[in-house]
Amino acid sequence: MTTAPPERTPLEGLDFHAAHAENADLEAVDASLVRRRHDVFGQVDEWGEAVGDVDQDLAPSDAVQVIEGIATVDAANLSTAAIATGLNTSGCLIIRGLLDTDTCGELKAGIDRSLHDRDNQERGRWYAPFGEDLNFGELESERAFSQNSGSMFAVDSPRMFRSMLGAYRRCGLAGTVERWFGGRAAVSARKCALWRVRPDLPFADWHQDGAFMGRSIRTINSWVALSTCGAGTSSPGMDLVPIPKMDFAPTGINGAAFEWSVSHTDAMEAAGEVGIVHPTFSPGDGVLFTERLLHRTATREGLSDPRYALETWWFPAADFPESQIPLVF
Ligand SMILES: O=C(O)CCC(=O)C(=O)O
Ligand SMILES: [Fe+2]
Repeated sequence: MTTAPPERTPLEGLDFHAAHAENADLEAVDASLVRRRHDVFGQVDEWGEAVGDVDQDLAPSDAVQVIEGIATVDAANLSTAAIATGLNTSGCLIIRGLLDTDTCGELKAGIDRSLHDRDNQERGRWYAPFGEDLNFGELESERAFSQNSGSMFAVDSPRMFRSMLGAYRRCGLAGTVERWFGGRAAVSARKCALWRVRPDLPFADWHQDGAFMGRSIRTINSWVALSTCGAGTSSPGMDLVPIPKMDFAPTGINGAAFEWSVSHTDAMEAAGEVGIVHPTFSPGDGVLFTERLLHRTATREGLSDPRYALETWWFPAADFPESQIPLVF
């Protein structure tokens, strides 16, 4: 007599599918996994208690040091206490060496392949627009905006999305973020981006991502450079205003380019004596920040190399702003 296999919960099914995608390395499995990460979000009735971020309770981490004006930690010492210390000191935390050189090389080549297939409309595992049948109106207009600013939705490349989440799991970032939230994480389809910023991009405005995602949200962004960039290099990095728990700066006025962006005058005013920081990033260095950090792509004249990076906005699954289009980690 045979017994039926035990039924899996939607989450167990997802984890099984994710492990299978890793082993099978098949186009169809990658594509269906992206969709499943979204569908499963809606199938779970109860994500558990939405516990608060743990930052209030944590003792400062000695491993975090202020280096060149900004809280910094080595990847080996990344912890929830380090995140709390970084956010309370600089409104962000620079992590040196989060991804290793081989992983950065693979992800960088994956971005080239994904953008190539997107630009040539060659559909497959590297380019398959997410949710075309789901009527996410906002994704359509944002796709065009992303293309102009040198990026692409990570969910539009099933193969890259798998590589990227796999890299975050292996380096320990995903586990630390889930401990920080106190539960399972989900990421946003609208706010996971593969970046290849042109060196001659003329201009990018200051912004706080909460200005368009929502101001009362619990989130953390992991931005990871995959190529050398920033101050003293030939490639655009990220400029940051390293102020803890900053208020929202005025948007859409004093020469700001968009209704959600902040003018340079207002950014300098917000930075005050602390000043704007222009970090230099090596491949694999990252920065963690929240919806309140004021930042911009560091464009300037005379740069000659494109800059590769990953941007990923994480949320507690128990407390996900649905407008951001969830995918379970
Ligand atoms: O990569 C960039 O230049 C911009 C990224 C950004 O704005 C973000 O990660 O929130
Ligand atoms: Fe941003």
